[in-house]
Amino acid sequence: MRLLIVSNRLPIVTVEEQGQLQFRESAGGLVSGISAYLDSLRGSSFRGAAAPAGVPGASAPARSRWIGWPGVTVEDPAKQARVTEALAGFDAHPVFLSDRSMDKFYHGFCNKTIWPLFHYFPSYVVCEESLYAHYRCVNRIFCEAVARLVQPDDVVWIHDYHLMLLPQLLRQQKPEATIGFFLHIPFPSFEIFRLLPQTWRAEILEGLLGADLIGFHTYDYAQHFLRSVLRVLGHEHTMGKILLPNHLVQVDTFPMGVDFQKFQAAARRVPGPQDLSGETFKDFKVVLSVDRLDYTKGILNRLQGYELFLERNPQWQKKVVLVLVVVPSRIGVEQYQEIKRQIDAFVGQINGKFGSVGWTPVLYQYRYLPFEPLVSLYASSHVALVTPLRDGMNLVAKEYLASRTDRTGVLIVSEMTGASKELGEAISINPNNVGEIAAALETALVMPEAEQIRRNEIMQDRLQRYDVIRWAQDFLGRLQEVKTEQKRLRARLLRREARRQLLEQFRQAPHSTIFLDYDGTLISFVDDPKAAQPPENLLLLLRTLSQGANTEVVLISGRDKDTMEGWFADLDLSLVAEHGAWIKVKGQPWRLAKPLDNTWKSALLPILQTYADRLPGAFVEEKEYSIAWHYRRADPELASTRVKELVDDLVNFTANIDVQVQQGDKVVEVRCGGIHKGAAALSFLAKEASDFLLAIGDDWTDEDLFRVLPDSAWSIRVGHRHSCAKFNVRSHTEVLELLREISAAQPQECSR
Ligand code: GDG
Repeated sequence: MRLLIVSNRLPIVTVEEQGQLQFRESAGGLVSGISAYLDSLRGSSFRGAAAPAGVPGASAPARSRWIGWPGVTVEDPAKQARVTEALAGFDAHPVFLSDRSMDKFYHGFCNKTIWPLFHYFPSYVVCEESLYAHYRCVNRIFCEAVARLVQPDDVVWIHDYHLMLLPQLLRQQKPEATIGFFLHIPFPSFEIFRLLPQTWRAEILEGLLGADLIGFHTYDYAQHFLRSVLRVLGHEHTMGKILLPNHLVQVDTFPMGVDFQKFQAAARRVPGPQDLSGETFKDFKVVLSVDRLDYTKGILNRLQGYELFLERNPQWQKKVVLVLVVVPSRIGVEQYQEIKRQIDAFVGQINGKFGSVGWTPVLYQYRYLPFEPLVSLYASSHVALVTPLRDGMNLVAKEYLASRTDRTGVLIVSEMTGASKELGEAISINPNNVGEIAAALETALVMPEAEQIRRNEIMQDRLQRYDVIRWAQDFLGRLQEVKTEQKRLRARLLRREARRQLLEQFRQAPHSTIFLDYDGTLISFVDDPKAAQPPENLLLLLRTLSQGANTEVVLISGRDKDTMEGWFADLDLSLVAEHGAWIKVKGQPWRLAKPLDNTWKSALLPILQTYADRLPGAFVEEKEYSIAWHYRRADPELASTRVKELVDDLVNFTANIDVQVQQGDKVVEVRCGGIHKGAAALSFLAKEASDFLLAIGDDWTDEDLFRVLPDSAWSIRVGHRHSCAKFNVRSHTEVLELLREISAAQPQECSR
């Protein structure tokens, strides 16, 4: 097994200096996290071995390859080949993009549309068709690159918001591939996500659903995603599992950790407390702030909170410094330049207002720090002040805790970060309220050491247990479990050999009976049931099939008899309407399956109508011996509440009446007791023995049919669903293909 990591950027940046290609390590949460996992594999602590206890089913990959943009534009093919060759030495593979693509894709759609939207800054969002077109295009370029490299046993792990269309694109090219996706930023609530144009948001969700496993940092993000999938695409889930017609997708939470041991070891190594210019901090309490330059990180709020703290607490002046490290990022994007100007001005303002000889209240560095000085800062700061307005996780908070070898130190963390969900012992603040930041600083700076240690022990234990290596193992282990579950479902698929046997039995059989459901089985679902009229080619297929002298075809549906009559009366087949209330044996008139009472309808109709009025998009379909309450077109969330209420009401109301209340696919049905497709089918089987029996259906009403069939029968359920049927097919088009084959297998002399 080989692990292919796919992310926008490679962990190695290619730089061209005086005509020479140079390769440097790049940084960032994603890169440092995954690199730690890959290092752990190279260090062979897990390579090829079974996963440690508690990590289900994970076996570690033997090799890895990282696919991404190399950090430089290379257009000359010969030079591209040289870069590719050089990067292969780092187990990396470059995806070359033009300057224009990078600008429209990365600086454009990724950072002007998705980034602000997913971080709840809708007013910063730029919605331009041309940016999205480049996003699509770059996702396709990545797809080509991955598709060329991927081998059957490989695991593809795609990262982050730059590549949300890639899972589906890759799935189309490599249907059997193992594909995981992890989103490092928040997935916003549906009300924010829906601000995207309709086609984009549907494509993005479909794009992600091409993966086998989709991971998020927190439970909330996973729930937001599942809700958007329901509202935009209409797919429901059970415990994060979405059963698509031909694919099972699992959505789950994996809070990313840090390389705990690496930070501990480094913190023991680094020199004592030092500021960035080498001077000691010994006279001051140090409050640390480290971030990429980003408007989501709440750097201005932090400065406002610190200013307020100094105003309110003159006794702390000359005794505390705020070390503010801001790492340059996305320099080309306008909002970033503006925020940089504001930070510069604000730092100047605080230092001018409070500073004195020998005391600079804010020590400001606008630069990237090497690892060791960064850890030295973590290790020597009394307080870490982490105040993002929104942050998927925030690794700085965790790295600070991991670097506290003596377990002292106070973490102040924004409740808008994913990290705050796990770090309950830290001081939690709402960054929009500068008063809370100032008050948190007051509390932090006087917190007794014993209390600091008590809190940090709990958090460190957790961070040590679920470190970044465990995070990656957990994700990859879960991915393998999903593949196993898919295999189990796929084992029930009607494959070539079973199909061959089915056709052979059909050919040999002196008499055959075929039960076919209609909606969802012979035709796909539409919003309005009346619009699902059979097309000409379907009628032709049914005609040919039913003309076989030894074949009896029974269309067995929940539809009313007039509709069935109107659509199929010209064909030489038998019809069952209203799930078995009405039966029309071919060549004979319609008859009731048994004497039925329908006086209950008049009492129930007003109830169903009231519920339909309370749920826009729902409507009532009245049949002679049943009533259906459809809600396919209704708001899915409101519908799920209304359906529960309705079913509850109906069950109570009908306790003394001989009717059944059943929930189907976007429908609630009330029908006479003892009427179901199974009973109807038995009436046909009692009439004449069949040597070949086939039943195909797609929903819960067909389960009644599958259940009554003898062991020798062939039963097939459409869609990847758990079922009493022996086999599954993926869609109604596969049903039509099978029926065409059956039709062609009819003995010639039997065809008229
Ligand atoms: C995204 C999500 C999510 C920062 N400055 C320096 C430096 N760093 C390193 C830190 C840390 C990483 O960069 C920053 O990670 P964050 O999590 O804080 O933030 P993002 O870069 O926005 O990351 C975020 C993350 O992905 C992972 O999923 O947590 O929510 O936005 O590792 O140490 N490293 C060095 N010098 C610096 O000056 N050496």
